Amino acid sequence: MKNVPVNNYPTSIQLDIHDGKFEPCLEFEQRKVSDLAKMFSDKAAIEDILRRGDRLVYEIRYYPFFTSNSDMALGTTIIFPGKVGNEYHMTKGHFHEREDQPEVYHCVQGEGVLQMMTREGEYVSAPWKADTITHIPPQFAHRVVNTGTFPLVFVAVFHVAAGHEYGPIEQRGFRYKVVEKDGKMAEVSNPRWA
Ligand code: M6P
Ligand code: ZN
Repeated sequence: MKNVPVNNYPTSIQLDIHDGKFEPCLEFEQRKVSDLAKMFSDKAAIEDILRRGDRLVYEIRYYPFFTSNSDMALGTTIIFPGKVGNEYHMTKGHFHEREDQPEVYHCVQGEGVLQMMTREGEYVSAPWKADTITHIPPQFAHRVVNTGTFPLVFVAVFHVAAGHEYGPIEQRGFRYKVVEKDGKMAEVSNPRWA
């Protein structure tokens, strides 16, 4: 994160739980279907969306609380409802580069699933609704899926030094995919893990 001021005093920010916004926002990122082309499995559905002009899947706002000797950060994410093929909108998902770095995710609005998985493929999923709070141990990759019809907003608390590692998820995804099946949410085996 660039140009983050060091502040050794307590800091409070006011979050809008409906859209994950707060002021001042020090870093802002948008991720579109094109950014998740390696994550969603229905390649024909991706091409179709891109032909029609891409689509926003989620936005992330960061507030790094940098002091002289600590790097705690807050991230708020809003995942808009929708599907690519039959797969629900989701975050890319990542491991932490550092193996001693956990994270806490707090769903403040919406419904969905938090998928977690170790490098060996041990899989845990947590059903999510407003005010579900999950501790993600260091060795678990994590991805949030919005299975509802409204935006899903969550707050993440982590150390910036944890780092993001996307490669293994880009290559194989999680062991299960979260899809709509017969009008309902279902977790189905991911063929890339067969
Ligand atoms: C949370 C935090 C961020 C992360 C974001 C989106 O806000 O975990 O560090 O970047 O979610 O997740 P991803 O990076 O997997 O797209
Ligand atoms: Zn993380």
